[in-house]
Amino acid sequence: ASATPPPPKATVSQYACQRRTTTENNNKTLTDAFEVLADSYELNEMEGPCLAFRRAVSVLKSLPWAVKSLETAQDLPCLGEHSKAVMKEILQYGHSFEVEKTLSDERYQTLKLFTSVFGVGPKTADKWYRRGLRSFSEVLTDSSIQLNRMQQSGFLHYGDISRAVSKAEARALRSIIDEAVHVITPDAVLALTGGFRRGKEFGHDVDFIVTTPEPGEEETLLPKIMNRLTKQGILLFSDYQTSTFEMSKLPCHRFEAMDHFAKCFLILRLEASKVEGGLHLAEGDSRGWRAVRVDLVSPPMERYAFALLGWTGSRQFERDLRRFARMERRMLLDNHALYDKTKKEFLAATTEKDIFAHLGLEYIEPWQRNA
Ligand code: DCP
Ligand code: MG
Repeated sequence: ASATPPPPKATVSQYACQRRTTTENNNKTLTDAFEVLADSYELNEMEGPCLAFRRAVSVLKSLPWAVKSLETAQDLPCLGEHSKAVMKEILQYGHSFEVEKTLSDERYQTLKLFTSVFGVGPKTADKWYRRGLRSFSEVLTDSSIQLNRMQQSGFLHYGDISRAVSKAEARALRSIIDEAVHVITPDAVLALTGGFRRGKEFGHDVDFIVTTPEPGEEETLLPKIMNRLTKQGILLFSDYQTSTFEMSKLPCHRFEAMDHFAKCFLILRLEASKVEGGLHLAEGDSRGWRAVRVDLVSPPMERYAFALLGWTGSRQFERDLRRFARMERRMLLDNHALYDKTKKEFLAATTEKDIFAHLGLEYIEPWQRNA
């Protein structure tokens, strides 16, 4: 942790998009504890308290110094009574009673375990829990449970895909996708997004945006890529969703978690020989390949900047960009577009910088968006 003391009266914005947050976290003990409580509230569908803790986590991650007393945290935004009480316990005793209790709670442990499977969300996990199931073997041997295709693959490749993907593995996958997409369309554009674009060393998957300058051609890009990966024998699972994007249906006032671009959720077989320094496997595992989760999204080129900004994350950074646009600028931002409610018009952008400029925000580099 950094020894730099907080500058006097340093003002920290309540919006993550007005803070610069690198991957260096000087308050990991506190943010790990808050994340347990946020996850627990999320699993219990208590959105308010969940969001409050996620915001508190995000503020603490942005600090270039370690919080050592409640006094130094006094002027920070997004820290409510509850998070301050937990913070006080941790600063005083090194741990929080509430966090310990949550971690040892059977329902919390089981829902965390079940939702760690690809294709299993909080609703399914809760259904299984209420049926009395507590372990994978109980789920897999229960005859009344019908796993969908995604969940079947999730269990089949559980060991591999619950293991973090390394930067070297992400680079190897980039080469594979890059080769595939350029055989299909020489002028295709491929960009790494998600956590790896933010400079993270490890991720739970690898996210890419692919598109082409020829309007409409992006719609056929993903099936063609998947076809090629199948022929190479490395496509272990795919869930393809066609585009439902229509500019005429924008702006969308209702918040939607997912955008309307064509996308696919994949599990790929990655050979050790393709990865510089070798695969990121468990100690003693000497297999020549591993399974990895890869997401591809394919917006029309004209929507590229919005898709790139939306898929680079972090989730909290995205939430606050949208909230800032709405609350401070009377604008609507999503992965498709930026709409000015005052002028009643869409604002065009070809780069992320254009979008920040429209919002009147200082540009934040991808590696500073780890909010
Ligand atoms: N995203 C989005 N809409 C979704 C899912 C994700 O806009 N339905 C955005 C926000 C995320 C980014 O895409 O930051 C990538 O999603 P991931 O879940 O892969 O998150 P990260 O890449 O940030 O983290 P990880 O390292 O766990 O993959
Ligand atoms: Mg990711």
